[in-house]
Amino acid sequence: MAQRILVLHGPNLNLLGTREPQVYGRRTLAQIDAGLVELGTRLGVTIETFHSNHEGVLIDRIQSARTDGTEFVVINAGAYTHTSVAIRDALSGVALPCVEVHLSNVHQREAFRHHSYLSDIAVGVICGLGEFGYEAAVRFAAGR
Ligand code: CA2
Repeated sequence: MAQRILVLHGPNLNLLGTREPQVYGRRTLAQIDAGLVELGTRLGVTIETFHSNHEGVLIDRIQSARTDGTEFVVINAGAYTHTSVAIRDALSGVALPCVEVHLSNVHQREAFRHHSYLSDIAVGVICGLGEFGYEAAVRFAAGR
């Protein structure tokens, strides 16, 4: 079982609950994070959440995960999903299992959202299930 799970949120996800509720839901990132930490307590695992709007900061956090006891990464890299070879390389570099999560169904949206630099190095990909996608990923990681 993964005992320590890192949940990473990429750019603009701090706007959750403030705009575009029809696409991304009504809950704020703080509310989602609090729910995940509570879920972790119920499952007996430690959940750490981390958000940044900055690619390099996300990469630094991923690199730290190699030595800080993290056993599994859940990542919604936001728009960096579709652009960032660097985040892909960081995840490959730390060699931790990860699940890629998207709130929206990226395949129902613009063509530029259909490609992900992360999907083929992830254990699995969840999209279109709203915030439940994070819960599903955490439950998967905790049981793995
Ligand atoms: O569906 C997802 O979770 C995305 O990762 C969200 C990213 C988008 O670039 C990806 O293609 C799919 C965008 C996050 C922006 O979040 C906002 C939340 C509220 C209001 C405005 C933006």
